[in-house]
Amino acid sequence: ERSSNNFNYGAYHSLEAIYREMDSIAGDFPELATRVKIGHSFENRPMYVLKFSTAEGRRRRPAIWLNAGIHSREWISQATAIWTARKIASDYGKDPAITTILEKMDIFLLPVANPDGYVYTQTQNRLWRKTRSVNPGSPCIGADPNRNWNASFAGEGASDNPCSEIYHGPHANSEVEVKSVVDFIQEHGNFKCFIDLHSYSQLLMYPYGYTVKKAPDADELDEVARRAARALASLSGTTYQVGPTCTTVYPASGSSVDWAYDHGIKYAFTFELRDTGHYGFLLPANQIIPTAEETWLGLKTIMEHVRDN
Ligand code: ING
Ligand code: ZN
Repeated sequence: ERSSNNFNYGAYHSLEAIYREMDSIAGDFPELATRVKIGHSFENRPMYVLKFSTAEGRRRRPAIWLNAGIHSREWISQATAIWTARKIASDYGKDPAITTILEKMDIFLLPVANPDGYVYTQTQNRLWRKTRSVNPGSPCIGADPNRNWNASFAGEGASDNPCSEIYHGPHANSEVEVKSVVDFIQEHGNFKCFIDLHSYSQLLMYPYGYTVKKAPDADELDEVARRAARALASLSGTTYQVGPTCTTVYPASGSSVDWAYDHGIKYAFTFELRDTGHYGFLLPANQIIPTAEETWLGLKTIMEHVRDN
């Protein structure tokens, strides 16, 4: 399926262009995709998700949350997400895997979870990670939106210094971008899977980040993640390490996936996409499509497991 517009998936784009492409996907596949506003950012930009659903009427199916761009400088995340949105829509009805997933479940995809940060990385500071909220009494801006969730909030691997890159914020859900997602997921009430896309390091991780204790479902999650990493590697040999966040990367409290897991969303995974540090956050645009294509195989492996369990 050709896209009806001229969005170049092999390039990085402005927030506006990504939002326009989301609208265009919804327009091209009106029976399948809708763009939903779930809230707004600190600087009052809209937060949009694409909802993919084949359900009739108002039926609320079990659902999958695909999250991207929570850290603004990790541009391969937002780029992979918008590519994935087009892929889901154009492969539905053609690829039996995504077709059967969407016959049972809805997918919600948030390509830019930190819109203010993303605009800031495009206009002021390419390496900005956090939100752009004001910290009263501090000259420093923003909180780390992946330390701000209500999961061992302000514990290990987060900072109480507003100038830190891993500042957890004044309280859990203080960042309106996080709160918007939390409210949406809780209001929905039937999410089974939460996948967060970051970069870089080529890792596929599952809870916990806030403790070295083994998650109750760690054995199953490890097996699924290993299968997903194998599928990903099958395309062009890109290798991912698999394990729990805390021991695979570092201890980190208040993360999205730990929150999801502790709120009953068993299939909680974090991808750290390409590369392993040669380009790091500055991954060249000619790696967007190869990254998105291999990641898609990993995502499908996870979503098929969720479908069948
Ligand atoms: N890495 C993640 C971070 O937020 C992570 C690692 C994943 C922490 C999952 C906690 C849970 O620090 C990057 N690159 O942001
Ligand atoms: Zn990140």
